[in-house]
Amino acid sequence: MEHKMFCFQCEQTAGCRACTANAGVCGKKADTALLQDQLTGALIGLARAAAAHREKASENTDRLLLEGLFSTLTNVNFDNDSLLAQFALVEEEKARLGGQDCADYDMNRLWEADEDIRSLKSLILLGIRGVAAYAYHAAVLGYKSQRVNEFVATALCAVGMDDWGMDQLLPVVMKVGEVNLECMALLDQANTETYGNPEPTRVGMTVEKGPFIVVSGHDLHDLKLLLEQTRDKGVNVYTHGEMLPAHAYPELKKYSHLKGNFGTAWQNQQREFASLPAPILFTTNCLMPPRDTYADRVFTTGVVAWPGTVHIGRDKDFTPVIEKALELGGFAEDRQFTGINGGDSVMTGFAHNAVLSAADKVVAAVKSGAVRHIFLVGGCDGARPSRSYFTDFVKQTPADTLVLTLACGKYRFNDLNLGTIGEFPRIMDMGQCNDAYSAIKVASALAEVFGCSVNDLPLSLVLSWYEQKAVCILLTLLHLGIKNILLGPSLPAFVSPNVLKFLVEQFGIAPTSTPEKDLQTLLG
Ligand code: SF4
Ligand code: SF3
Repeated sequence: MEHKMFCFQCEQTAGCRACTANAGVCGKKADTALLQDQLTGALIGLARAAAAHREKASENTDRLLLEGLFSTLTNVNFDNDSLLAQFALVEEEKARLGGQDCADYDMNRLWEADEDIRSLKSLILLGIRGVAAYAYHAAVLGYKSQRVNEFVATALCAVGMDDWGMDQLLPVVMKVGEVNLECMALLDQANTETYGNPEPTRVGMTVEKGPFIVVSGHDLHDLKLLLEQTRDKGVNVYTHGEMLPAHAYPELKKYSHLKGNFGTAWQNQQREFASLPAPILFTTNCLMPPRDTYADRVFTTGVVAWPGTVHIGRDKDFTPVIEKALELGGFAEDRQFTGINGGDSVMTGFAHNAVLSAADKVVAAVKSGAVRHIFLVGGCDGARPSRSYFTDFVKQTPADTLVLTLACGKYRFNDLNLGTIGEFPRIMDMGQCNDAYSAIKVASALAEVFGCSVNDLPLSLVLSWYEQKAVCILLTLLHLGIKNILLGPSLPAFVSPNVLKFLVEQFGIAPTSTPEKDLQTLLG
């Protein structure tokens, strides 16, 4: 195969096949893609060394595996120096384990493998990239799982097995879903024990006059530290993208200078940040190549990096971000922004505790027919115009149906006012992508009350995908035996025709078609 780079891990991959030229659609350059492959190959070498010398593996081994995998997720790390530094640390750790004889893996062997093997190994690799992101977030709050960490290493070794066939790889694919469920449960425990259970909360979109900072990504720990460091400094803080659900956690919403949410989903950032008189801190994905109009105001931390932008290191001293906010001064007057449908506020905080504490009312509403059907319309947002499907779908849901949502795909419709059913707003945001765990808990609880399987509930899943966390969540839903999921806006390029056939036959996965047709089928 002739190519400068090979990457097909996200939904916007070139031609729905693979990014193979000088740069990917996301802006990742070929040399960066090759370094990410080199790092991944080294992680497989480290995982082999950890398996061979288990007694010497340590927390440092786990941390390097998780951070390395997280760094290669879409829209996280575009910085060659940072990737090279990680590669050196991985090699050092492998030597410490005594694993000099454990070879790194040449990722070209994967990209050039038989398409079904490549497909299954990609599901494993991309799935554990997502798992690693969630395990990383739990770990920064002090919550770690030996089982999750050991599986990540085992799965990396599986990716490096050149003589494994479908029979050996398929169980590992399904295991990714099982372990991700455990990992999301761990992160849920970490978040709720640290910050309290999310409470339904209305979040404004007005940016008040004066200095402010916009915080993007998924890392609640970074947000908490920033809120502490900006306390009494005359600097307000606004969430962006996947940070929106932070407003619902008691231990975060208590900060009066956590004012509201700015902007919509990640793919609109280059337009929305262009004339922002404030710094933007990226704690995780999704970072797009910063335009010159605002590049000097972008800061990164954790595993996120962009060449030339200021990176806040492990000491988490956000002074440069705060100084930038004070220097820029913010808006001279309060400024009202809106969502993509013109709404001026959004609701969040309908995580499992909030919904299940009113479970009797949900059950009564379903039994009485006040709620005819529940849709889970969630997942990632992205740039493809066909994603307007999700806005149209939600707009067309009948008035006696509820829409649960999560992750950044909600920005397609979360500012709509679709009214209420009893005490419930018709659109309920359960949180970030990892809060798919909340949706699973609610669905399982309802199935128990109704004495049926989740598949027999009046519940349909209409999911949008973009990056690799969506892969591990989808595998978790399959592990739970959930059937007939609609997936859009396009099917993953790394799913080969044979693997797709398996997914369709076993799980009834289908691509989204039109909102009218899909609604008719789901309600029929
Ligand atoms: Fe292409 Fe997506 Fe890979 Fe970027 S992450 S290079 S857009 S497939
Ligand atoms: Fe979004 Fe990037 Fe997937 Fe956490 S921030 S869901 S795309």
